[in-house]
Amino acid sequence: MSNEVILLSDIPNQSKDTFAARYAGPYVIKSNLISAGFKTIVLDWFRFIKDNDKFFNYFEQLVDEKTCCVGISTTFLYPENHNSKEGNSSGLNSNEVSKIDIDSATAHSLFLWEQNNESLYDWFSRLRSILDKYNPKAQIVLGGARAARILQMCHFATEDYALKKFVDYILIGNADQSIVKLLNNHKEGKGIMPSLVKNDIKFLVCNGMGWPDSKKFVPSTIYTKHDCIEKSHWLPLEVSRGCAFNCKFCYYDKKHSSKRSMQSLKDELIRNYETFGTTGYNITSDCFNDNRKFVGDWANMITGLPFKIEWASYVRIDPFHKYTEMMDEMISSGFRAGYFGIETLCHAAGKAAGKGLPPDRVKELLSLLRSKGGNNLWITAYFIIGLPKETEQSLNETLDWLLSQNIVDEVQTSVLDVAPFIEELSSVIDFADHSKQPEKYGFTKLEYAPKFYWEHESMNLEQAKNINEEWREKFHEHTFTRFGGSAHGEYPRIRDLGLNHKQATFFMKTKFLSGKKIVNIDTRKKRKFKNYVTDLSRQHVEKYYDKFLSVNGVRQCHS
Ligand code: B12
Ligand code: SF4
Repeated sequence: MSNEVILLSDIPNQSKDTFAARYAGPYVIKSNLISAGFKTIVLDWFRFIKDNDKFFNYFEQLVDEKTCCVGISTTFLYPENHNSKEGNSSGLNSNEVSKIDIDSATAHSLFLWEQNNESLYDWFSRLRSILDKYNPKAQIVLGGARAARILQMCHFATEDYALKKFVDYILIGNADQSIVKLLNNHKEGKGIMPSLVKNDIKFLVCNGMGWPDSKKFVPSTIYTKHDCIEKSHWLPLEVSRGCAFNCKFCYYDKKHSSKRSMQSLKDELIRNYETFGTTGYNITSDCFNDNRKFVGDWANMITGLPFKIEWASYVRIDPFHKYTEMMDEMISSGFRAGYFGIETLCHAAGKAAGKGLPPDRVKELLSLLRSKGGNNLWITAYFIIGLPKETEQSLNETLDWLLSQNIVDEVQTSVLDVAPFIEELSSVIDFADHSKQPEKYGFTKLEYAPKFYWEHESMNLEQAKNINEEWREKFHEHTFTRFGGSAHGEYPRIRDLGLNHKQATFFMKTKFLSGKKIVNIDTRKKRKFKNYVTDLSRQHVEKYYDKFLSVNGVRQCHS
């Protein structure tokens, strides 16, 4: 059977030890295309085979005359040496881009996973020649979060820029319906009107003006045997789009939250259980508990299922202040890992940022959650270093508390990021209030060239970076809490390998430098366990590749 549309996805550089778990974007796009009648597959971990000859030999076996489109999910395609830990929560600013010029801008936004245009050109020209061999009319399209970054920086692109040469369209924003419209128009030979053409690159902006906007549309995901899912895998589950809150530093879609109906969620869970035996979910939601009713309905729905599930998601702590019972509802429905944006324990900074619950109550709620969840719950707490009204002293007090508690499994920090406000992206990116009105929120200096820099009354970027480094050092001796490491991506990726909660959290705390005292066994045993999980992760992707070809290859039956 032919593959009309092939989507490529990966999160190639999150960790050197293990490979990422699947990400929702391409699967959601795939489901919409399948519903519209296009035979679509997602090749995940597409950067696993680094050798281009080997990769394209493999890839060619998925392509035939009926292949009309190859789509690439750019959301997590960063170059290997990208340091995503500091000042890059918006994805539009980056500490590495210390001066915005042709080299720095292109290196961090235009070359996707590559370091330079030559390598990217080589990759895309090979892709194009395979498509030309079977169907010269097949399109190459890009979508995903970093598409906006390409638009932002594409004026720096040179004449022979790979995407300019080989990519037909770049879709910006939630493209669920626009991709269907694009491929239908293409199939019917209708003209395609880009929203804008910049430096000869055609962008389709999914904002409802010409190309449909699906920010408020939360589709269900249809996983099929073509996705090669094993029973132990943790699948992405999109339960909502947007967030009801409005934190002043946040770049997510704010002040609105569209949730999926309980019936469609239930149907998806049952379908996955019956088809693959799935019981683990990586829930995609900007804030799982921003709606009291949703959490209650979710818990009831899960209780009524004939099987149990386990799940992880992004959560806020303060809704538990008024509705503490939501903790019990979430835990009883299989909540295993939560990524809590605490951001600050300075009351003045919290109030100014839109998180005004008094810090003592925040600590009390975290402690209550720990006592209810016990060892069966992994808690990550995020902090932003440098919010307006935060001071060195308030951050020292926060650090003292963090060093003395045994509640939080992981502390993750980012240095405050303020992305440049970009008018032409404002219909698809809900820019943070800090970006839109920096003076109103206390910034006295905000510069992007020659170097990214901010300053407010009580701190500046350099101080914040130093404090972040001090925190990292101080956590070396912690006996319970690990520092950094993106556990929000790591927990599902380890569970995905078939490890249980206890093994996954043990692995996540098996650190040699930062957190060397957390797992109290000798270094040899630690290393052995770590190597075991790392090998398992590689074998997991190798197995997937073999199975994927046997299920989706278009030529093996003739050989
Ligand atoms: C979950 C998540 C992660 C997880 C992913 C784990 C996993 N296995 O799922 C992890 C922890 C890895 C992660 C890390 C980071 N993340 Co993150 N993450 C998210 C989050 C919350 C959800 C992603 C998701 O699943 N969305 C649901 C899907 C359905 O929506 P979507 O991705 O937008 O997909 C739609 C479109 O993009 C498009 N699309 C997607 N793929 C394709 C493909 C084609 C062909 C087409 C046509 C369209 C298309 O259509 C889709 C359907 O509407 C988003 C915020 C958000 N709400 O999306 C941030 C987000 C993607 N992350 C972001 C950032 C900045 C990061 C980090 C750099 C943070 C940091 N400083 O460390 C790192 C980068 C990691 C790396 N090195 O690659 C930014 C990216 C901004 C940008 N413009 O680039 C986002 C958008 C948050 C924000 N600030 O607004 N993240
Ligand atoms: S930081 Fe979290 S809670 Fe605040 S608006 Fe953004 S997604 Fe919502």
